Amino acid sequence: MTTPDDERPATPTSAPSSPLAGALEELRTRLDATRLPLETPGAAVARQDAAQAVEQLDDYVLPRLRARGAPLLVVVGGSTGAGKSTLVNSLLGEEVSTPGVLRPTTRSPVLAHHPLDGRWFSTDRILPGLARVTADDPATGDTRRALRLVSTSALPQGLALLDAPDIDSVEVANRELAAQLLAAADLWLFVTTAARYADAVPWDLLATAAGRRAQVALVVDRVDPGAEAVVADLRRMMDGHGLTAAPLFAVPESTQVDGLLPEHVVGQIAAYLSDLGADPAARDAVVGATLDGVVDDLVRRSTHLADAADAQVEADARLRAVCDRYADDAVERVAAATSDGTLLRGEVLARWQDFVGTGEFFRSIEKRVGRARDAVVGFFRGRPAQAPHVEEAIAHGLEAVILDAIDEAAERTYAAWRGDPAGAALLDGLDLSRGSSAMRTGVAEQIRAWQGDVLDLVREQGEDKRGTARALSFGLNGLGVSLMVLVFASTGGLTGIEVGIAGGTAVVAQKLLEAVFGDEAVRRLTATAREHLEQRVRTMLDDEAGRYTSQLDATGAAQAGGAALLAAARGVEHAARGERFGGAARTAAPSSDGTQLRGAVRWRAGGGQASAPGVGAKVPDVPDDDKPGFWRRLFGRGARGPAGGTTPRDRNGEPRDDA
Ligand SMILES: Nc1nc2c(ncn2[C@@H]2O[C@H](COP(=O)(O)OP(=O)(O)O)[C@@H](O)[C@H]2O)c(=O)[nH]1
Ligand SMILES: [Mg+2]
Repeated sequence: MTTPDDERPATPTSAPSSPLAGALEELRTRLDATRLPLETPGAAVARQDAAQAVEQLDDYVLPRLRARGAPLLVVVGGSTGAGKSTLVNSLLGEEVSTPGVLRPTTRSPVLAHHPLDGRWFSTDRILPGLARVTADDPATGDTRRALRLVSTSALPQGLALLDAPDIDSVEVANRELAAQLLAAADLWLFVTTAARYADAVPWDLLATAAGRRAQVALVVDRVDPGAEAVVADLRRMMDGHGLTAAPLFAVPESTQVDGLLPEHVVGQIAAYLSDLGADPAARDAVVGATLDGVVDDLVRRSTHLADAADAQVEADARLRAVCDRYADDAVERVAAATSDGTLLRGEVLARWQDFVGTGEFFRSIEKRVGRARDAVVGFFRGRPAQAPHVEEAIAHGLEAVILDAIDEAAERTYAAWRGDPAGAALLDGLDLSRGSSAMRTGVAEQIRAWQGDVLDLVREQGEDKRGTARALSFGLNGLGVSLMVLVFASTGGLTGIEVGIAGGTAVVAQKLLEAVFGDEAVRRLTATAREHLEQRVRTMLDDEAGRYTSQLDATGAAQAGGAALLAAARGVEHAARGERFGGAARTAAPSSDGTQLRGAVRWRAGGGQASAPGVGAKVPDVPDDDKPGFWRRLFGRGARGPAGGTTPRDRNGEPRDDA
């Protein structure tokens, strides 16, 4: 059955590239670049759809556009055990595809073609992702992702039959391959059985096919006596699923001989396919109709995918906004807690009072205004060990306030992200619900650095002003903590008991500083020291939010956007308006050699017409002598059967075609 493939180049007729082909190439690029990394609702389905769309462009649409004259690929699909392989074998009259008893079948799908058509299938022109296995060149490795090519003269030139894996295979890879192969079909020959035609899986797939206007023919296998009702019901279901134009063939239950169904039960299907094979224009019409439908479907799907890509950008922005909002809140909370006097209580107050002592000294400065600076210098010189304790207490209090704000920002951001599917997926395996451990040491460092800033401010201020050098040589730390204390009361909005304690504390600090620098400089120093603190707090919170936003950065979702994809889809839509395929044949296809599939000749001899698309099915009227008992009972007429006894019979006990 296998003859060497034709030696001619792989794609002998390459159509000049059209605007539509160009637009589809662009669409392919855009679809391929569509990542959809965030788990927005529907993203998983959309990702899969984008991959399938690319696959369909590579497997079918682009190759088909490049070579309209390539043979018509009929993909035989259906559920497990529906009888696909048996049907293919019966149409060819030889076992090219092994019918499965053990499931799932581990054999690669078989593509049968005419010997002169081998070149169309042996290269990666179509279905480039699948390896090829031939009788001469058996594949090594995993043959499940391979096409087994069988060259056979039982097929007319220009028509190829592919026996696809079960659409409901227990193996995911098989199911996916089945869907992929059906998506690459010019014509689906969909096999179901009288017992199982109402199953859901096939109809989901058939509805998809109808949606993209793939050309479909249905075969209902093993139709038992009294089954006219089943056929009519199936026809109604087809009509209800948008398959009004699809022909339906009924294969009556019969006894197999050597694994083949008798000729008369497959004759009508054989005639239908042989007619297609013999008629380049009819073939091209099928190809064109499927191509038009697939292109429209790709535009529709790409438009949805562009929306999905936009949804990614929105989700990215939404999640970032959450980070910003809670970081802002935290900065504000720290600002409030460091300016309303809260910090000037407890430990800080005690150490400050240790430092400045009773009010006596300050009353003395007030009296001797002109020499206040000297008095302050003397004051600081007398208590060198006190200022660092105040500084430490401030650092301690400030650290608690900032860590608290950081933890709360983390907690609120975490909760908000968990409540968003895209955020929740990014947080999987990450515990960001508290401030980072690095930040726990980082905060203390930042506070020490800020205290360093404050001392620098005081030192710089002293250098600007002649005469303060002496004050600074002894009083730098004292002036520094005074400025820190003043910062924590700098809004002046203190009330009630706070004014009594914190306010009083701040007033002392203010007097000390003003005695050295003057009141205007003190106002400026306070504002600057406060700004430095706020900047450091902002940086810490931004760094913490970075733990979240870096997750988004890594996905690249923000750059995705659907605009380019949508533009490409519109480009295809526009180009497709000028290039419709359905209807007239556009490419001269090699004329057929007139080969008839097994049973076709006999079917015609019996007066049967191959069903044209749209024509409803009749259960083939089976010659009396060939009917199993129940068919004889069902049809019981015998008028059309060949004369019994005198007809030459083949080894199956059937009348021979050549008779
Ligand atoms: N009685 C009967 N058995 C069939 C028919 N078609 C297939 N079978 C049997 O059903 C089983 C599954 O058939 P197969 O062709 O492997 O189905 P596939 O899984 O769709 O390829 C095999 O044992 C076949 O012999 C039919 O029309 N009538
Ligand atoms: Mg099979």
